[in-house]
Amino acid sequence: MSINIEKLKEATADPDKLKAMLRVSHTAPLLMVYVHLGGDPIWLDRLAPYIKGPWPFDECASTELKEELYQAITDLLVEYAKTGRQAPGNPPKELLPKMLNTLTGQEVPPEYLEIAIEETDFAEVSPKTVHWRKEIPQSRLADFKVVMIGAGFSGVGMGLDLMKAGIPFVIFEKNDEVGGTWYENTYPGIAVDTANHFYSYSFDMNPKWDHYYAKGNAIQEYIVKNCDANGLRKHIRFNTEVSDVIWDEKTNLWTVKTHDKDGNETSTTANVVISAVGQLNRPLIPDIKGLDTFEGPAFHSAQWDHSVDYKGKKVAVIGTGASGMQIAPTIAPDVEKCVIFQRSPHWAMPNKLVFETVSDNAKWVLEYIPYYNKWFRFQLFWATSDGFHKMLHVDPNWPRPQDSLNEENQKFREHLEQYIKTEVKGDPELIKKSTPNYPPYGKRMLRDGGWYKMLLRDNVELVTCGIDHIEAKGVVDNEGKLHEVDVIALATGFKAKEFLAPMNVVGRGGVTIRDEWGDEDARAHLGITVPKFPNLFLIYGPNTNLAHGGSAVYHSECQVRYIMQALREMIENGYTSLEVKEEPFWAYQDKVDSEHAGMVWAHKGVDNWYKNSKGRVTQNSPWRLVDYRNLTLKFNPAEYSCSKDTAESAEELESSTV
Ligand code: N01
Repeated sequence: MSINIEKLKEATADPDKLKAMLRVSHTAPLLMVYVHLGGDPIWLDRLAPYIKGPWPFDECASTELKEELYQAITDLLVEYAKTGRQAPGNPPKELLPKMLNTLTGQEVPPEYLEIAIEETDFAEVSPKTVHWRKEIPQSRLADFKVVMIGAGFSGVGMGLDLMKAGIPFVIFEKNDEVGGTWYENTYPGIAVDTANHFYSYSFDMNPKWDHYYAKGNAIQEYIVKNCDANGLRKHIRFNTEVSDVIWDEKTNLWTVKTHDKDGNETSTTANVVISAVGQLNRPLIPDIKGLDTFEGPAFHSAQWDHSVDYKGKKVAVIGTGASGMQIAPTIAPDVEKCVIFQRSPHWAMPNKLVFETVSDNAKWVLEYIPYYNKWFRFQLFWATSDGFHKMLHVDPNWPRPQDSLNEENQKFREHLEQYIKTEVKGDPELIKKSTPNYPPYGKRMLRDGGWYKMLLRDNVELVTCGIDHIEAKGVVDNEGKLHEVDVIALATGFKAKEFLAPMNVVGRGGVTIRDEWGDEDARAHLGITVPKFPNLFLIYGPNTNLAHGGSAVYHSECQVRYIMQALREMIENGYTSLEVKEEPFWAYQDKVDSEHAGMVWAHKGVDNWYKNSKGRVTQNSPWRLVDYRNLTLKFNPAEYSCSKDTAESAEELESSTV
């Protein structure tokens, strides 16, 4: 990383002001900056005993010790500014393991060293970018056309990489703006529940987030900014929905049919189709008797009707998943009454950062102190992801499988139970209603953004006996009580299992994707490619949803890198068709299924949107982030059948260098 000396001069002009700024920083990443820039590594030993865990609030060093660090780093930065000295790029190899352990307050295994370097990109070499291995004739590039479907968070990321590589493409987007789920979901309280200094593109570590868990509109603005700042918009056809994607075996081309809002149809041919439609783009409207007879406004959380003023009204919130858990606490202070219909409680964990804004000074530190935002990113990566993974595995000898999966999971359950008790001030009825009867992580682990405290409000009622029907004036519960309401918010989730629906996707031999998958058994190699569907790639496909933590953006960047390598393989070798072979595909399915068999989401007694009616987990990834990153790191041509116009064999491909 080249230090911006002018910026550093500005930052160090008044050392006292600089020190004051450092006081609002998080100690662990700041310590890393100091050591990284050449400060005495003895500081790792001095501070390590006070960094008890991976979250910024897990640190308890004394004020005196921290003041000493602030002085040391101030002196170092002043020296950098004066001498114009350049930063070293990556931290010294021999120090990195110790630095990571100290940063996170935990043992970071060696298998994460590469991720740490890649995710932080200290050396500013864009390590996730896929480069050409040989010169590509312009005519070959110009003849190669990619159609992408969807311009959400991952679609924009993919589009930017296609642009960088100079591959011609068009993105069809059904909405009139980019952002996907972040554009569509505008319900009150919408925010990300993954710390967003990590839930963001690795190539755009935004130092200006207002919150540690950004609000929906901030994320939407961030996606729009990345689209516009890079000139992606001109590649996007908005208000254009894809209806059919049909493979032509004679030409090895896809025909992609679209229609716009006025019903105008178009047909485009492409060598490759990349779907970035995601898993959560079609609202699930519950099949509740009488819903259509309700005389007030009723709408889904992903289609929030902002023309309806809910303030001072009686509002029913149906559903208590990630969306419902954000909506109800946000509207409760403003409504006359909030009646929450909970079919089953979710586990929700506390996190102090959920309520914190990033002060201007803290933003300044993120922007001006070299490397600080990068170390902070890895700190959050570690805090929010693979550390939880082993807790999700079933111990076959565990005596309380209905409550928990293993000792660690049980301990976590007890911690959450205690938290619920404290938050609802020991109210026995609320404790009973709010405590799930399945192990932690059986459904998505939520962040408590004031849910439990909200339940204590006089104007909030939690109904858990179920819904019998809805009528003109309100919702009638299973005990026959009519809850009169003016507005109904349906926070009832998405039709996630029917991947790629409602598109008609027809592959080799006229096989449709529904022939292959049915309505609820989608499968793809690494979540990305499907036999019989050559030159089709999926982002956020089957078994790639993250439910133990981590960031969907991280996963999508793994998929983008893999797809870019596949395209490189095609273009460099002049392949017109590339299709995953049955054997690696099924071997991967077996691995995924056998991994899931011993994990929480397939566990008996756990009901969630991750598994199908046969109990097969189709949505979630069973892997740790490091596993999925390693699985997708290198596109393996041997797993694919390829052909040129002259139908050259796959063997030729296997001999190509990767
Ligand atoms: O949907 P959900 P969501 N009668 O499916 C209930 C992402 N997300 O929109 O649990 C009564 O989780 C259902 O009950 P039950 C994230 O990946 C992220 O909240 O099935 N209730 C459940 O309570 C998340 O996992 C963020 O018993 C009915 C709720 O509706 C995914 O989106 C924010 C019902 C649905 O919960 C989906 O979350 C929001 C019925 N007929 C979403 N049908 C952030 O990052 C369903 N339910 C912040």
